[in-house]
Amino acid sequence: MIAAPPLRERKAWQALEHHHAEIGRRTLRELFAADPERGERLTAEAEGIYLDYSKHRITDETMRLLIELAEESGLPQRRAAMFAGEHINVSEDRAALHVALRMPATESLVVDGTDVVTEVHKVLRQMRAFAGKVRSGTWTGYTGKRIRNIINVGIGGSDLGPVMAYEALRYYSDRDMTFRFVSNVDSTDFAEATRGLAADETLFIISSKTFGTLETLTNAQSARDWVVSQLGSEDAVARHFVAVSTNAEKVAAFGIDTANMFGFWDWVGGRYSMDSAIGLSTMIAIGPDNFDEMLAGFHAMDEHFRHAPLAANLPVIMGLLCVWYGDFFDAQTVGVMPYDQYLKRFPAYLQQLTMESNGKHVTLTGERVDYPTGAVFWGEPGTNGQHSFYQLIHQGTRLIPVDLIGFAQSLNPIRNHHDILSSNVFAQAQALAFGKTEEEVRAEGTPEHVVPHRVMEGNRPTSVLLAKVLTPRLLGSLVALYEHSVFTQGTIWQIDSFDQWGVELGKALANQIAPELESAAEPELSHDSSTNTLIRRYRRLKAMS
Ligand code: G6Q
Repeated sequence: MIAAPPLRERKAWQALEHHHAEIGRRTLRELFAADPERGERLTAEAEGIYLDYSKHRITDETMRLLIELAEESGLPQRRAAMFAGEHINVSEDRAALHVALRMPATESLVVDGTDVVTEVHKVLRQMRAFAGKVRSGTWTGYTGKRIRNIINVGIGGSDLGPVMAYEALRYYSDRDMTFRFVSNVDSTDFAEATRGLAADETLFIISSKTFGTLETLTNAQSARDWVVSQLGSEDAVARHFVAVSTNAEKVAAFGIDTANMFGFWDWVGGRYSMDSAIGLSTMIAIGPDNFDEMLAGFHAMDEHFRHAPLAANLPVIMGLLCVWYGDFFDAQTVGVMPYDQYLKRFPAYLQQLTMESNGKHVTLTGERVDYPTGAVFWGEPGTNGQHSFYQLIHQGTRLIPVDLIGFAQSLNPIRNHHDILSSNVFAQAQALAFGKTEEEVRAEGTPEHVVPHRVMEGNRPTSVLLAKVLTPRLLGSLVALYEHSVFTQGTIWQIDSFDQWGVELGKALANQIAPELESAAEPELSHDSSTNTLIRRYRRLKAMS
């Protein structure tokens, strides 16, 4: 573990407090007026992603101090520890080695006596062979028909990555196949995902690291019933189910041939697993070559994060800016607005990545933190958000830093749509930063009583991320960028970004309550009075005709 002093005692932190008191009130208008070159200087680029961070409430001095904070917090050492496979996930005593999932076969990384890169490539070869068979039609269903529909059954990290990647890379997908995703234990999710599909053309990928998650096992069982009832034989299961898991025993107990199981390892966290075998649906959709491209994009950003100087390091800069706003400006949330329809599930994916990772209130050594940690992440694709919640970002009372993600080329160019879309990226960043003054509003002939309503204070910070076009490689780099930004934040806050104990209590309580809802006889309830009353009310409503 890195021995850095508690956050508030770090020299750079204290210097940042003073610095914030001095510059916290300076506006972006002033900063740009005093420094016309900042729009060119406060930028960074890696792996085809250009980051403009000039419209942040920072100066060169802010960045210098933030970088010092990263160094004093042991970021270079902790980063090295992650890449070396040390057990940086202290509460679960595990490595967090998602970076090994995208290392080229020529590399090697020995962890706890095993070369994990060899293991990774063994599974990738198995995935490639299987995806190839499904895509070519050589893998047939029980009645001999080729597979046309893929349904991934999983939840949390075993769902959000695959859904996001499928949507993001749909342009590259096999359009003769249908891809659907079931995550919610709400039977509606299953019913709608299977609606209109023929079981003999459908393959279920049961994705569960533990193969013990109630929601996934319940949906998997319903999928099994659906297949067996349509095809009339238990023997159909072997042709219509494969599993992605670390738990061979439970996979076999479910009735899936472990020859059709794709493994991964305890050092891959659920929310860091879309590029492991959990990405099997992605590989079937876009093909093994495109999947390799995506992995190459991840790896290239890993290498950038590992080797680029901190001051020119995209994930480091983005992570430090989150710390700057969350801890010094008390910003509660970060908006992420992709201006690309294919990235419509990217904010949902990022919510898990960021909030499950950094929603922690104790340090690595178990002391309660006395500073804010992970922000609430949220977002929607632009320009839809502009016609809905952007109002609050522009004129509300809360400070919300926003990432605007744009591309110079559309994958589906039609007339001038794309320039209109992109003009909004630049216009929003401009409007949020510089707003509109009282004088400007008045000069437009606005009636005096309306003037205050039309004033836009500006000074709302944004990062603009600009790339050429959305490709599998670019997606890999973009996801890795956010992964390492999360890591940077967690390192400054000295928290464990790789565990998720907070989701356990609710799961345990639900397991206790489910039989009380199901039982025919009135159960004896011993919860708090609110929970007891809700359960009784539910049972009465459920029994009504
Ligand atoms: C992610 C979390 C969590 C997990 C799901 C599904 O980091 O651990 O979201 O992915 O609970 O778990 P299984 O894959 O084990 O079913």
